[in-house]
Amino acid sequence: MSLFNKTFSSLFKTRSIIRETFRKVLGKSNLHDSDYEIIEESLLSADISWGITNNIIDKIKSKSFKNTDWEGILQELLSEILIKKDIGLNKIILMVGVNGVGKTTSCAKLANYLIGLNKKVTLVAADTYRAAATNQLLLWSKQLGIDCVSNDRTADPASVAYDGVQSGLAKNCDHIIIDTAGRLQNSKNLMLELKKVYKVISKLSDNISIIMNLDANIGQNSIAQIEEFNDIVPIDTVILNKMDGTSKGGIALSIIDKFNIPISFIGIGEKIDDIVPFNINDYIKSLIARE
Ligand SMILES: Nc1nc2c(ncn2[C@@H]2O[C@H](COP(=O)(O)OP(=O)(O)OP(=O)(O)O)[C@@H](O)[C@H]2O)c(=O)[nH]1
Ligand SMILES: [Mg+2]
Repeated sequence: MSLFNKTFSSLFKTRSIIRETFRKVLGKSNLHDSDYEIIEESLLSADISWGITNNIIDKIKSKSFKNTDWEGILQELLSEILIKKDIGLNKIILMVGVNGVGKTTSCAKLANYLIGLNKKVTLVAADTYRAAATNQLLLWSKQLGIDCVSNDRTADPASVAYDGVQSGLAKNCDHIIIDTAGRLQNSKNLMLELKKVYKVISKLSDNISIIMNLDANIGQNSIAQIEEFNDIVPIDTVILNKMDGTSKGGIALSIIDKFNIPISFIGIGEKIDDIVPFNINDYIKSLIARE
Protein backbone atom coordinates (compact mmCIF):
# COMPACT_ATOMS: atom_id res chain seq x y z
CA MET A 1 0.00 0.00 0.00
CA SER A 2 1.40 3.46 -0.85
CA LEU A 3 2.05 5.96 1.96
CA PHE A 4 -0.86 8.07 0.76
CA ASN A 5 -3.19 5.05 0.72
CA LYS A 6 -2.14 4.18 4.26
CA THR A 7 -2.86 7.71 5.51
CA PHE A 8 -6.09 7.76 3.51
CA SER A 9 -7.50 4.53 4.87
CA SER A 10 -6.53 5.38 8.46
CA LEU A 11 -8.64 8.54 8.32
CA PHE A 12 -11.78 6.77 7.11
CA LYS A 13 -13.97 7.65 10.12
CA THR A 14 -12.81 11.25 10.44
CA ARG A 15 -13.27 11.79 6.72
CA SER A 16 -16.80 10.30 6.82
CA ILE A 17 -17.88 12.86 9.43
CA ILE A 18 -16.39 15.79 7.52
CA ARG A 19 -17.71 14.65 4.13
CA GLU A 20 -21.21 14.00 5.49
CA THR A 21 -21.33 17.52 6.90
CA PHE A 22 -20.20 19.26 3.78
CA ARG A 23 -22.56 17.12 1.73
CA LYS A 24 -25.41 18.50 3.86
CA VAL A 25 -24.56 22.12 3.15
CA LEU A 26 -23.50 21.47 -0.43
CA GLY A 27 -25.49 23.02 -3.19
CA LYS A 28 -27.22 25.64 -1.06
CA SER A 29 -27.15 29.04 -2.62
CA ASN A 30 -27.04 30.72 0.77
CA LEU A 31 -25.55 29.34 3.90
CA HIS A 32 -27.47 30.15 7.09
CA ASP A 33 -26.31 30.27 10.70
CA SER A 34 -27.63 26.73 11.18
CA ASP A 35 -25.36 25.53 8.33
CA TYR A 36 -22.36 27.14 9.95
CA GLU A 37 -23.32 25.49 13.22
CA ILE A 38 -23.41 22.09 11.49
CA ILE A 39 -19.97 22.72 9.99
CA GLU A 40 -18.64 23.92 13.33
CA GLU A 41 -19.99 20.90 15.21
CA SER A 42 -18.58 18.49 12.69
CA LEU A 43 -15.09 20.02 12.62
CA LEU A 44 -14.99 20.19 16.42
CA SER A 45 -16.13 16.57 16.73
CA ALA A 46 -13.22 15.56 14.49
CA ASP A 47 -11.07 17.35 17.09
CA ILE A 48 -10.08 20.20 14.86
CA SER A 49 -9.39 23.08 17.24
CA TRP A 50 -11.64 26.10 17.83
CA GLY A 51 -9.02 28.32 16.24
CA ILE A 52 -8.89 26.41 12.97
CA THR A 53 -12.66 25.80 12.91
CA ASN A 54 -13.39 29.51 13.30
CA ASN A 55 -10.73 30.31 10.75
CA ILE A 56 -12.33 27.90 8.24
CA ILE A 57 -15.83 29.31 8.86
CA ASP A 58 -14.60 32.91 8.49
CA LYS A 59 -12.93 31.97 5.22
CA ILE A 60 -16.05 30.19 3.93
CA LYS A 61 -18.14 33.25 4.85
CA SER A 62 -15.81 35.50 2.92
CA LYS A 63 -15.97 33.35 -0.24
CA SER A 64 -18.90 32.48 -2.45
CA PHE A 65 -19.85 28.81 -2.39
CA LYS A 66 -22.09 29.06 -5.45
CA ASN A 67 -21.23 26.42 -8.02
CA THR A 68 -17.91 25.84 -6.37
CA ASP A 69 -16.14 22.65 -5.60
CA TRP A 70 -16.22 22.57 -1.80
CA GLU A 71 -13.52 19.90 -1.62
CA GLY A 72 -11.16 22.20 -3.51
CA ILE A 73 -12.11 25.12 -1.27
CA LEU A 74 -11.56 23.17 1.92
CA GLN A 75 -8.25 21.84 0.69
CA GLU A 76 -7.17 25.38 -0.14
CA LEU A 77 -8.36 26.75 3.20
CA LEU A 78 -6.52 24.10 5.20
CA SER A 79 -3.35 24.53 3.16
CA GLU A 80 -3.51 28.26 3.83
CA ILE A 81 -3.79 27.66 7.56
CA LEU A 82 -1.15 24.96 7.94
CA ILE A 83 2.50 25.29 7.17
CA LYS A 84 4.41 22.20 6.28
CA LYS A 85 7.25 21.56 8.70
CA ASP A 86 10.03 19.20 7.85
CA ILE A 87 11.36 16.71 10.32
CA GLY A 88 14.85 15.31 10.61
CA LEU A 89 15.48 12.92 13.47
CA ASN A 90 18.64 13.18 15.53
CA LYS A 91 20.90 10.27 16.41
CA ILE A 92 19.41 9.67 19.84
CA ILE A 93 15.63 9.32 19.99
CA LEU A 94 13.84 9.43 23.33
CA MET A 95 10.24 8.13 23.26
CA VAL A 96 8.02 9.73 25.86
CA GLY A 97 4.32 9.90 26.64
CA VAL A 98 1.61 8.78 29.04
CA ASN A 99 0.70 5.12 29.63
CA GLY A 100 -0.41 2.93 26.78
CA VAL A 101 -0.16 5.46 23.95
CA GLY A 102 2.09 3.22 21.83
CA LYS A 103 5.65 4.21 22.82
CA THR A 104 7.15 0.72 22.81
CA THR A 105 5.43 -0.22 19.58
CA SER A 106 6.60 3.06 18.04
CA CYS A 107 10.21 2.28 19.04
CA ALA A 108 9.98 -0.93 17.02
CA LYS A 109 8.07 0.59 14.11
CA LEU A 110 10.44 3.54 13.88
CA ALA A 111 13.47 1.22 14.09
CA ASN A 112 12.04 -0.81 11.23
CA TYR A 113 11.38 2.35 9.22
CA LEU A 114 14.94 3.61 9.76
CA ILE A 115 16.43 0.19 8.94
CA GLY A 116 14.54 0.49 5.67
CA LEU A 117 16.54 3.66 5.05
CA ASN A 118 19.75 1.64 5.59
CA LYS A 119 20.33 3.08 9.05
CA LYS A 120 22.02 1.15 11.81
CA VAL A 121 19.70 1.20 14.82
CA THR A 122 19.89 0.03 18.41
CA LEU A 123 17.04 -0.09 20.92
CA VAL A 124 17.29 0.72 24.63
CA ALA A 125 14.77 -0.68 27.11
CA ALA A 126 14.63 2.08 29.72
CA ASP A 127 11.15 1.22 30.98
CA THR A 128 12.37 -0.41 34.17
CA TYR A 129 8.93 -0.51 35.81
CA ARG A 130 7.52 -3.52 34.06
CA ALA A 131 9.58 -6.62 33.20
CA ALA A 132 7.05 -7.15 30.43
CA ALA A 133 8.04 -3.82 28.87
CA THR A 134 11.66 -4.94 28.45
CA ASN A 135 10.55 -8.30 27.09
CA GLN A 136 8.23 -6.57 24.63
CA LEU A 137 11.14 -4.53 23.24
CA LEU A 138 13.54 -7.51 23.27
CA LEU A 139 11.03 -9.48 21.19
CA TRP A 140 10.78 -6.68 18.65
CA SER A 141 14.57 -6.36 18.50
CA LYS A 142 14.89 -10.10 17.80
CA GLN A 143 12.33 -9.83 15.04
CA LEU A 144 14.22 -6.87 13.58
CA GLY A 145 17.63 -8.51 14.06
CA ILE A 146 19.06 -5.54 15.97
CA ASP A 147 20.59 -4.99 19.42
CA CYS A 148 18.53 -4.02 22.42
CA VAL A 149 20.30 -2.78 25.54
CA SER A 150 18.54 -3.71 28.78
CA ASN A 151 19.49 -4.36 32.39
CA ASP A 152 17.17 -6.26 34.71
CA ARG A 153 19.46 -5.60 37.68
CA THR A 154 18.59 -1.95 37.97
CA ALA A 155 15.37 -0.03 38.43
CA ASP A 156 17.01 3.22 37.39
CA PRO A 157 15.95 4.13 33.85
CA ALA A 158 18.61 6.85 33.61
CA SER A 159 21.33 4.27 34.15
CA VAL A 160 19.95 1.94 31.43
CA ALA A 161 19.53 4.88 29.06
CA TYR A 162 23.12 6.01 29.70
CA ASP A 163 24.51 2.50 29.05
CA GLY A 164 22.35 2.14 25.95
CA VAL A 165 23.48 5.44 24.44
CA GLN A 166 27.10 4.70 25.26
CA SER A 167 26.83 1.28 23.63
CA GLY A 168 25.04 2.63 20.55
CA LEU A 169 27.63 5.40 20.11
CA ALA A 170 30.49 2.91 20.49
CA LYS A 171 28.92 0.74 17.77
CA ASN A 172 28.55 3.73 15.47
CA CYS A 173 24.79 3.39 15.26
CA ASP A 174 22.94 5.98 13.19
CA HIS A 175 20.06 5.96 15.66
CA ILE A 176 19.65 4.89 19.27
CA ILE A 177 15.98 4.63 20.21
CA ILE A 178 15.20 4.73 23.93
CA ASP A 179 11.87 3.41 25.23
CA THR A 180 10.64 4.91 28.51
CA ALA A 181 7.89 4.01 30.94
CA GLY A 182 4.46 5.54 30.56
CA ARG A 183 3.89 8.35 33.04
CA LEU A 184 1.02 10.65 33.77
CA GLN A 185 1.94 14.28 33.38
CA ASN A 186 0.70 15.04 36.91
CA SER A 187 2.97 12.45 38.51
CA LYS A 188 5.71 14.73 39.78
CA ASN A 189 8.26 12.04 40.68
CA LEU A 190 7.95 10.22 37.38
CA MET A 191 8.22 13.47 35.46
CA LEU A 192 11.38 14.39 37.40
CA GLU A 193 12.74 10.94 36.64
CA LEU A 194 12.22 11.63 32.92
CA LYS A 195 14.10 14.90 33.33
CA LYS A 196 16.96 12.93 34.88
CA VAL A 197 17.02 10.45 31.95
CA TYR A 198 17.29 13.40 29.57
CA LYS A 199 19.98 15.11 31.65
CA VAL A 200 22.07 11.94 31.90
CA ILE A 201 22.01 11.11 28.17
CA SER A 202 22.70 14.78 27.35
CA LYS A 203 26.10 14.28 28.99
CA LEU A 204 26.98 11.84 26.20
CA SER A 205 25.56 13.78 23.25
CA ASP A 206 23.35 16.74 22.47
CA ASN A 207 22.21 15.08 19.24
CA ILE A 208 18.83 14.12 20.73
CA SER A 209 15.25 14.15 19.44
CA ILE A 210 12.51 13.78 21.99
CA ILE A 211 9.37 12.26 20.51
CA MET A 212 6.05 12.77 22.26
CA ASN A 213 3.77 9.81 21.60
CA LEU A 214 0.05 10.49 21.58
CA ASP A 215 -3.04 8.36 21.19
CA ALA A 216 -5.16 10.01 18.49
CA ASN A 217 -8.34 8.84 20.26
CA ILE A 218 -7.61 11.07 23.23
CA GLY A 219 -8.40 14.17 21.19
CA GLN A 220 -7.97 17.59 22.79
CA ASN A 221 -6.43 16.15 25.95
CA SER A 222 -3.33 15.58 23.81
CA ILE A 223 -2.73 19.32 23.86
CA ALA A 224 -2.43 19.33 27.67
CA GLN A 225 -0.14 16.28 27.51
CA ILE A 226 2.24 17.99 25.11
CA GLU A 227 2.28 21.17 27.19
CA GLU A 228 3.06 19.38 30.42
CA PHE A 229 5.73 17.08 29.00
CA ASN A 230 7.27 20.02 27.19
CA ASP A 231 7.62 21.81 30.53
CA ILE A 232 9.88 18.97 31.70
CA VAL A 233 11.85 18.00 28.56
CA PRO A 234 12.02 19.81 25.21
CA ILE A 235 9.65 17.96 22.87
CA ASP A 236 10.96 18.02 19.28
CA THR A 237 8.24 16.15 17.48
CA VAL A 238 5.08 14.09 17.82
CA ILE A 239 4.07 10.60 16.74
CA LEU A 240 0.32 10.33 16.56
CA ASN A 241 -0.51 6.69 17.22
CA LYS A 242 -3.74 4.75 16.74
CA MET A 243 -4.89 6.89 13.83
CA ASP A 244 -6.46 3.74 12.42
CA GLY A 245 -10.11 3.65 13.28
CA THR A 246 -10.27 6.94 15.19
CA SER A 247 -12.93 9.53 14.46
CA LYS A 248 -10.79 12.17 16.14
CA GLY A 249 -8.14 12.31 13.42
CA GLY A 250 -8.55 16.08 13.22
CA ILE A 251 -6.40 16.38 16.33
CA ALA A 252 -3.34 16.66 14.06
CA LEU A 253 -4.63 20.04 12.87
CA SER A 254 -5.04 21.23 16.43
CA ILE A 255 -1.49 20.21 17.32
CA ILE A 256 0.00 21.96 14.30
CA ASP A 257 -2.09 25.03 15.01
CA LYS A 258 -1.22 25.22 18.68
CA PHE A 259 2.46 24.30 18.81
CA ASN A 260 5.58 24.97 16.90
CA ILE A 261 6.19 21.22 17.11
CA PRO A 262 5.94 19.15 13.94
CA ILE A 263 4.18 15.80 13.66
CA SER A 264 6.69 13.38 12.18
CA PHE A 265 4.78 10.10 11.90
CA ILE A 266 1.37 8.59 12.37
CA GLY A 267 0.82 5.10 13.76
CA ILE A 268 -1.88 3.24 11.87
CA GLY A 269 -1.92 -0.20 13.48
CA GLU A 270 -0.08 -2.69 15.65
CA LYS A 271 2.17 -4.23 13.02
CA ILE A 272 5.81 -3.35 12.46
CA ASP A 273 5.18 -1.44 9.24
CA ASP A 274 2.11 0.41 10.52
CA ILE A 275 3.91 3.74 10.65
CA VAL A 276 3.73 6.47 8.02
CA PRO A 277 5.72 9.71 7.76
CA PHE A 278 3.28 12.54 8.31
CA ASN A 279 2.60 14.40 5.10
CA ILE A 280 0.35 17.40 5.50
CA ASN A 281 -1.00 17.32 1.94
CA ASP A 282 -1.88 13.61 2.13
CA TYR A 283 -3.41 14.25 5.50
CA ILE A 284 -5.63 17.09 4.30
CA LYS A 285 -6.71 15.05 1.29
CA SER A 286 -7.47 12.12 3.57
CA LEU A 287 -9.69 14.33 5.70
CA ILE A 288 -11.84 15.54 2.88
CA ALA A 289 -11.39 13.66 -0.38
CA ARG A 290 -13.96 11.51 -2.15
CA GLU A 291 -13.60 7.72 -1.63
N1 LIG B 1 -4.63 0.14 16.53
C1 LIG B 1 -3.42 0.55 16.93
N2 LIG B 1 -2.90 0.03 18.05
C2 LIG B 1 -1.67 0.45 18.44
C3 LIG B 1 -0.95 1.45 17.72
N3 LIG B 1 0.22 1.66 18.36
C4 LIG B 1 0.20 0.85 19.44
N4 LIG B 1 -0.93 0.11 19.50
C5 LIG B 1 -1.35 -0.86 20.53
O1 LIG B 1 -1.57 -0.16 21.74
C6 LIG B 1 -1.21 -0.97 22.85
C7 LIG B 1 -0.20 -0.22 23.72
O2 LIG B 1 0.99 -0.06 22.96
P1 LIG B 1 2.42 0.05 23.64
O3 LIG B 1 3.40 0.26 22.56
O4 LIG B 1 2.66 -1.07 24.58
O5 LIG B 1 2.18 1.40 24.45
P2 LIG B 1 3.16 2.08 25.50
O6 LIG B 1 2.99 3.55 25.37
O7 LIG B 1 4.52 1.54 25.33
O8 LIG B 1 2.53 1.57 26.87
P3 LIG B 1 3.20 1.67 28.33
O9 LIG B 1 4.62 1.24 28.20
O10 LIG B 1 2.37 0.73 29.17
O11 LIG B 1 3.05 3.09 28.78
C8 LIG B 1 -0.66 -2.26 22.28
O12 LIG B 1 -1.68 -3.22 22.28
C9 LIG B 1 -0.28 -1.88 20.85
O13 LIG B 1 -0.31 -2.97 19.97
C10 LIG B 1 -1.54 1.99 16.51
O14 LIG B 1 -1.00 2.85 15.81
N5 LIG B 1 -2.78 1.50 16.17
MG1 LIG C 1 5.80 0.68 26.70
